[in-house]
Amino acid sequence: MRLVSAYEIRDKYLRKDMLPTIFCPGCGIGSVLQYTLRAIDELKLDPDKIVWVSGIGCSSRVPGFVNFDGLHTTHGRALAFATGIKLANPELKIIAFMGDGDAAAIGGNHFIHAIRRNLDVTVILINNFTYGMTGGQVAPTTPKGLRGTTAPYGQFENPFDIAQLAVAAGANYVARWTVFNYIQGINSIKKALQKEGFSLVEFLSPCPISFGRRNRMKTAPEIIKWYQKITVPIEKAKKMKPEELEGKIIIGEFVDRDRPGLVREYEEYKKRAKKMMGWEV
Ligand SMILES: Cc1ncc(C[n+]2csc(CCOP(=O)(O)OP(=O)(O)O)c2C)c(N)n1
Ligand code: SF4
Repeated sequence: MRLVSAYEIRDKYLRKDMLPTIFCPGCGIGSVLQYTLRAIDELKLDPDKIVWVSGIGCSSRVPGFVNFDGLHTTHGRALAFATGIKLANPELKIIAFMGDGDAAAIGGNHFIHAIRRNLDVTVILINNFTYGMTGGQVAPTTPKGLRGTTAPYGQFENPFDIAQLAVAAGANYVARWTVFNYIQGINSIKKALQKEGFSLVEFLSPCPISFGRRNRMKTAPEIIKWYQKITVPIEKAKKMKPEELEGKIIIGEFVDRDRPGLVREYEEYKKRAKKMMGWEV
């Protein structure tokens, strides 16, 4: 297969009038955006049948840069808007581009309930362990001991493991990679985009500006080295003891299953209701 260049991806899918992006040097969001566009391109999906939805944050700026229909909504509410779009027009494929704060803090309730309902949506989640846009407050994902503007002496609370949260809440597909696992990342996005129900691909993504600088990792390469220390591939993790996994982040594919999605369940429900009411024609 011919390798499509980054320039071709840019020219085909980005809104030139919106460039350059707002992303700082070394930020991982642009890479994840490229992986998502590559996945769409390789699957030959029709851009007119895809809607990008987001809340607020650096990651949430993404729908504004792509030449697709989209909604840039309020902080934490991307999945509430996604629910409305999908139920109004089930033919559309929904991509929600979210930050870890957007999904797991202010939007945490929407996140777990969209998963519980198995809303038909693909969430691409940028986990940079911080609130990037507002300058580096701690998020529910900030690892214990690391610093943010709201934890100058180090975070003392336990972080959420977003991928495991999604597995427990019932998602059909969940994978987590670092932004440097680009082949695995693109393959996971391709799988996620073809899934009925809720799919999540989480990326550990460098934010050198709001997160790295406060944690002695001023550049993306320093953050990569840290990722190499803290991540463990899932197959290796299965052979490790819980105490060996303390403070580590597992990467890989966590679940791949085919429970019926919300749209299918809702259609069945409407049929049942009509039959019970004697409205069947
Ligand atoms: C209701 C509401 N509360 C707070 C904010 C301020 N705010 C904007 S972005 C943001 C956090 C963004 O963090 P995250 O979702 O992790 O995205 P990132 O910027 O790191 O990509 C906050 C708290 C807001 N815009 N709206
Ligand atoms: S503040 Fe962080 S997350 Fe936001 S654009 Fe800059 S590097 Fe990226």
